Amino acid sequence: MAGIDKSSIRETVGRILQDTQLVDVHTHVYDPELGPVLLWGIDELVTYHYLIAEVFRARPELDYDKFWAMSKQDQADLIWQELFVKRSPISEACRGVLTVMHALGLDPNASDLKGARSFFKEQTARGYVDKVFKLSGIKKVYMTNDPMDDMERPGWEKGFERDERFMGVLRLDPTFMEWPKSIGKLQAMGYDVEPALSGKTIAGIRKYINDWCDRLDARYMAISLPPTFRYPDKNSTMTTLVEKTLFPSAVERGIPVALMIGARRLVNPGLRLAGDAVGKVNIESIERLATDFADTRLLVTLLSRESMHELCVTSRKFKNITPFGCWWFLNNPSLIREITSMRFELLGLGFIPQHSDARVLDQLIYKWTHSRRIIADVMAEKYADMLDTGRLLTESDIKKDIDLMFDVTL
Ligand code: RAT
Ligand code: ZN
Repeated sequence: MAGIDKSSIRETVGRILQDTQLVDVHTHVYDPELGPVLLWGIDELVTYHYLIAEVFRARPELDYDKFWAMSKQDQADLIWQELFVKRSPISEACRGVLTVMHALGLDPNASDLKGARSFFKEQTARGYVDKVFKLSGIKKVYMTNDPMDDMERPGWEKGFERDERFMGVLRLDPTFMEWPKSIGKLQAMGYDVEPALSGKTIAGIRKYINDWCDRLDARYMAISLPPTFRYPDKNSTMTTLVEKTLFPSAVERGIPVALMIGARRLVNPGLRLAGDAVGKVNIESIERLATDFADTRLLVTLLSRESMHELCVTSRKFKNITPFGCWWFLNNPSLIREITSMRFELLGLGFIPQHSDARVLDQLIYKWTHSRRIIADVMAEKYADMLDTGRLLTESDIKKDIDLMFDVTL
């Protein structure tokens, strides 16, 4: 059997990865039938919260309230001027906008956004979804569905014909966070709950979870947790909700739970969505959950670089843990490279290398263009080390390996 030569390994892996239609396991993009919750277009792209954080660093005298009072278009113009015209746009979030523009044939050197706006006026949501999926090489995305969201819920309640490329995921932190904040909405939706986490409340929440998993055809449930999350913890409302409602429902339905841990919400409230920071996780809590719910698959992503090494080690001990993606502040080339190498070394092919976290449809293009390149580099390096031992590698081996990691069905 003739194997691939070491000198052509990078080109071969890059080509195969480029030609493979991937699955994106965590996004904030939506079936276009859900209407305004699907964000797309140049103004959304340029006002991505990663760039909002950056514009305040470029213009420290800018007042938060004044910025939020501006129209989206004015905010986008300001960000374009500050971060793309007055300075070289070299941050990863800026580079992302340029990658999208380049892929769409828009001018990344433009002095304003008029040309880009005219391009988007010509697009329809459905047609643009097709274009973006094609340009990103994505075949399926998992959404982030929140029944507490007044913009999203009515679409589901009304019902619509699903686009099968968009998979449902029930997101639970907006329901659980600062309990009992959400009980008004739960009661209005017909669930019998009260502030105390009584048997009645637990049953009511379990029913809510089940009804919404049915309605969404949820493939997994997800929750974002702060670094302070501990399990077990009898004194924590959040832990009680996770333990008594989320996990038992996942066990009953036989679906995975995605734990996204490490965001310290609103350390700077003036920045709104852009105001969150990072903290390390308590890895023992993940180990205890993996032990107590041994038959449930835990998809885990963490926000701090240090915690990612602990997660690799913990994943070696618990076959029901699958690490996924390089989340948010880790979704930067230098860190993706490091984390992906470490995962290959400690876990072989047993992880999901990346998710986009796209909040704006167009971001699928850049997040996947950038990540594909790095993942191909790292895989090629690992294959090259393997070839040095005399072990052979064929194109079909590479294809199989890529499918194992990326052709995820949850
Ligand atoms: O990465 C982000 O854009 C964050 O704002 C969040 O969406 C985070 O990924 C989350 O799902 O909570
Ligand atoms: Zn997200």
